[in-house]
Amino acid sequence: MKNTLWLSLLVVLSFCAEKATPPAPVLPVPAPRQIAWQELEYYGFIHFNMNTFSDREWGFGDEKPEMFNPSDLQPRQWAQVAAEAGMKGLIITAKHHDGFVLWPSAYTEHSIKNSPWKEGKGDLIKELAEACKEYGLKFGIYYSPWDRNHPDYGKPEYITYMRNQLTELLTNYGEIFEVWFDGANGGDGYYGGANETRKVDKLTYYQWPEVYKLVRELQPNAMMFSDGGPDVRWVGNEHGFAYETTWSTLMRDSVYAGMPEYPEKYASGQENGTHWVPAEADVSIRPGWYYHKYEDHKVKTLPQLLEIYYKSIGRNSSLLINFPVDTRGLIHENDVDAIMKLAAKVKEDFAVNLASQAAARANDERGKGYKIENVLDEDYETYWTTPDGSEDAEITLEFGEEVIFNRLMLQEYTPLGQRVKSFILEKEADGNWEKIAEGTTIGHKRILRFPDVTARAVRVRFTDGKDIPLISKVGIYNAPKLIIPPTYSRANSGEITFTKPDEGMEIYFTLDDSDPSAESQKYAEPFMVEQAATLKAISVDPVSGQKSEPVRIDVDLAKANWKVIQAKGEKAIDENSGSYFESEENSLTIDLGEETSLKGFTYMPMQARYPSGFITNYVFEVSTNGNSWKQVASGEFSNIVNSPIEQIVRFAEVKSRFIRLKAIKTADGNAATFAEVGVLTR
Ligand code: FUL
Repeated sequence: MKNTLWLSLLVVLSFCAEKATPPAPVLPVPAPRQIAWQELEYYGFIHFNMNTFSDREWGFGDEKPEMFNPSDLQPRQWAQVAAEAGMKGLIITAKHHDGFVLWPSAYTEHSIKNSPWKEGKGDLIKELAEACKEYGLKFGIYYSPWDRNHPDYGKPEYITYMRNQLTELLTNYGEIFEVWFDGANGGDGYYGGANETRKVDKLTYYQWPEVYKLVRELQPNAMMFSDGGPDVRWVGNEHGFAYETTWSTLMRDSVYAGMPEYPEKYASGQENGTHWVPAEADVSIRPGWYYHKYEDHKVKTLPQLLEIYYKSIGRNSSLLINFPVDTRGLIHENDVDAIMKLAAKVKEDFAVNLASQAAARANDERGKGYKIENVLDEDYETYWTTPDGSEDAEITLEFGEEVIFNRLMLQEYTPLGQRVKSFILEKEADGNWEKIAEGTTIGHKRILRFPDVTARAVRVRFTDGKDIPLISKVGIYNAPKLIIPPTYSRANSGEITFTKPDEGMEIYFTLDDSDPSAESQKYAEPFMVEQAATLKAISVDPVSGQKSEPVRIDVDLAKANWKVIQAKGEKAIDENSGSYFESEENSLTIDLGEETSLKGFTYMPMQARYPSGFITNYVFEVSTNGNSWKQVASGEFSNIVNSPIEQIVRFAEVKSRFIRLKAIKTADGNAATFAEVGVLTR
């Protein structure tokens, strides 16, 4: 026995002697649960609760449990969609601000146990936990500390209630990977019938240190999210964007959930942060967090989602994309379509790592165990670094032939701290090195995007850092261009501007209704189209020759010489659907500047997040002198509330200089609003 012990000790010693000494950590460093979590990178949010049925974003707390009544609730569909989209977990709104809970909690009647769903016998948290298990996903809980239903909210009793509920959630549903504490809290609410405003001291009221202790006891591996951690922090906006410079370290003791100055001062982390609290970027796939039928046409497009991907995961943040599950209890078809497009594109962008086919060299190596080859293997645990105190750190990749690429991916080995403060990517050109791109922080993952580059060799120089860099992975990719049509805008002068979907793409268009090709007119700069016309445009990747489907754009008279008779009415003719005019007179009167032959009109309802004054019943009138008016059309925009898209109305041709769109009725009884009004002359 003794001999065997000695022998193993010898083996260990001789092994250690060969391996170079590991670098000392740069503090603070992540806890093991944080290291495991950062590998997930990408997971989904489910906002599904009472608000789904009250069609609200924030419920008041007085909603009736009977309202929670999905027709086809299928948590397995959510899990399947998430898994197929490449997500690693799902977090559900177990309790939102309105206080309604999705499990049969013993501590409240404001729960699904009093809803018609499964006759009150259901447990949605349990069903989703099981579905996640089935699809290999991790399972997380969103719990709103603010509770607009509970009579005791604001008093010490409520803290006991909160702890009791957390105990249920963290005991009865298996392993929880993340507990999400929302920072929004304190304000007016139902509060058991009191109907009043209750403000709490966000720093002290919830007794956070005690809550954290409880979560740690019940789920030692769970990450706790709130504005300032303790384990993972809010990225500071709801667009899904982290920052060019994003530190995983935070001055955590200066931060508390819901502090007003958080987004500006703390969200990007601090170089001298005292604790490891990495960023998580949360964003909804639609404008709202909860489902609203009127947002069915506002699901984020592939370019928007891709931008989010690169600005979150590509900037040292995890990405939490929200699905507002609909009133059936399903992720809506439009959302499924959008997320699958993102998944396919990300897969395509990172399909081939050109670096793994290259010969890698470093200017210096620490010694055994820290070889440059480590940056090319799939193992995050192995990394390359230099001897201590080394001033220069450079990695060169030689491809052996000319290759084309447009992405650089770097990963630091963060278990020993985040270090890099700046780096430069260069390419070899005739024996010289030319800068391609540069970045600041790296952290868990950093991706740089740049126009196509052709080179035989590239070099990454780590130009500044807290200490020697520890680089776990380097990737060079040639992401195929986004082959989708260009987007366009038209100024009210009639000027058309096209925007290409990706760097390096070209745009071709026609003005005669014919299908465009790479032989059509090439778009170089904005141009004028003042009369009615049909434009068709395509995007072309000049390298591969691939072209998109054509986009068809029907435009009509430019509005440069138009005048709205009412003050501030110009917002309705500025060709910007994001702005709007609200009319106390419930009408909009426009002087077209000259007599015009009209065959119809268009009305774009207000496009804001919380719109009002949608016209549901209208009258359209014309006048040659601005005094006597003739009605040429009237009717109903029947589905405008659920689908607030541009409404098009045609009528028999009429000559006129003045037009007036009158609201006979608006959907909510508020003053009529007009995002944009136009005419049809064809
Ligand atoms: C916010 C909440 O107020 C929203 O309703 C949503 O839940 C979002 C994820 O967090 O603070």
